[in-house]
Amino acid sequence: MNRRAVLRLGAAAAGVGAVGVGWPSAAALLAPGQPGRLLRSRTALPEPYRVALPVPSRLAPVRTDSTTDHYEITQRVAELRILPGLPTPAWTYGGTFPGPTIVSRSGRRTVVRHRNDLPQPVVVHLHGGHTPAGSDGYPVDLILPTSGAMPADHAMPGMPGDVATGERAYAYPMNQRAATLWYYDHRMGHTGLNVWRGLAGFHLVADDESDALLLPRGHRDIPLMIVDRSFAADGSFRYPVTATGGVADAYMNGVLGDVILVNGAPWPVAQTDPARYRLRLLNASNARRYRLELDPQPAGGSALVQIGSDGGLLARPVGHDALELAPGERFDVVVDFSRYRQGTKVRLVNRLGSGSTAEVMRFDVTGRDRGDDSAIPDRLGAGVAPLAPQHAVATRTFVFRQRRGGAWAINDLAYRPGRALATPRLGTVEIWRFVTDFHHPVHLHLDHFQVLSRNGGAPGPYDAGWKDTVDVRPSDAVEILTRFTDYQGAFLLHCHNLEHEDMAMMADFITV
Ligand SMILES: [Cu+2]
Repeated sequence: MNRRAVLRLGAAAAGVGAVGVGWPSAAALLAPGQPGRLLRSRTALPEPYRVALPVPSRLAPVRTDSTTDHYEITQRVAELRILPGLPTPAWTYGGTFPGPTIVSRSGRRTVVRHRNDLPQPVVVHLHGGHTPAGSDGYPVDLILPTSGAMPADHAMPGMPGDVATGERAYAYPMNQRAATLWYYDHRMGHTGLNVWRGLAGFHLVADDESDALLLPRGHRDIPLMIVDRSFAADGSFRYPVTATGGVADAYMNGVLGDVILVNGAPWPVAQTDPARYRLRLLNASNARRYRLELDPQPAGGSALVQIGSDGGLLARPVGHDALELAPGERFDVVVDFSRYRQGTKVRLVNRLGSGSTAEVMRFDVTGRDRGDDSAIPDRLGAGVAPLAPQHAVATRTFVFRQRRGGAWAINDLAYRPGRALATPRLGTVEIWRFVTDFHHPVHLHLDHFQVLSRNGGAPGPYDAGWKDTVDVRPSDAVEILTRFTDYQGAFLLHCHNLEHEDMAMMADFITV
């Protein structure tokens, strides 16, 4: 341990605490609506609004042919610079956090070859991808490290999985609409820890329909990955892990950090022109929920004009003063900074946080380029026609709750690979009902869905469009409609609170 770390530890032990001088009192860091328990950093928190917003680099294909773009990513340990003066060793896709952004073209096949130079097995899931089962990142379909070491806890009889050594090529047909997808680690029982360590990145899909609209583009189209993290005194990520890689019991409701990172930087600042920007918001946090607002709000309100959700463009734009994001959800919004006076500093704040977690990032309207040929058309996406509940061939209920004895479960069953809780027929529409005891953001693989009802009434203000993750709050009952399409096999339904997912709140469904 170096002298600096020792000094920081000393300060913490003396009760000076881990709160930087720039922060207001953080006496009550927890607000209602937060699933989980705060894990405090053991290093001084960085000052907010001191670093520029990074934008993840775009990955170039290693090869393209008439049908397919081929990419390669090596997963490896890298030292990140997140805190001033302290390195943060991380598990990364290609050396950065977030990993590089892949941009696919709808209708062109994308193949991503992942090589695992990490010390542990990994699994890659493309969240929101309409992907055949063999490339969907089933949680026991491991990529073992290049060294070939098999994890001891995987040697359970009856669940071998499709195990590869060193590398695996994931093939994505990309027969789907333009949308903001993301990729991350989905290894059984280790997802929370592996994502916390840095295994997450954007994967965007573009198509002709959305390109034809004059939405903000180029450097005014920015993906924003929002996460919370905590840091140990030596600058490494802090996570309450057990010897087997799972989360410690005390944090089974969810791990909450006290530092907010946007694209891997703590409370960054973006310099903007007085013009429209497209912001692709992703909550990639393990457990934390956000209620995002701009502060100050522009005169007239509706600062956040939502144009898309998890599964791509909405039929029509929807104006919001605030947006609530559960883990896994994406909201595609347009913000018009020309509504602010030159020089205004506009904070993106989190009304479900307090102290350090109430701040997210800042936009400084300092640019002079008023040129803006973008627009927000009244009609955005085709293909958002509502699915009809009378066409549903089945209604199934999934109860997300804690089992007697502690584990998170679906219909009182802890996850077991190969045991399907539903066998929907391809080409048919079903109604799935999610009932909960707690905050459970429910994520469905394979196909997007539409929210049909919330507690017997209309869908909520954040439920519009094609979704793949829905924010289900304590005692909520949410009904969704989905059509199962194209690919036979075993897919997953799970809670996207990653600590709940790791503690077995996950189920297979098998399309037939
Ligand atoms: Cu949950």
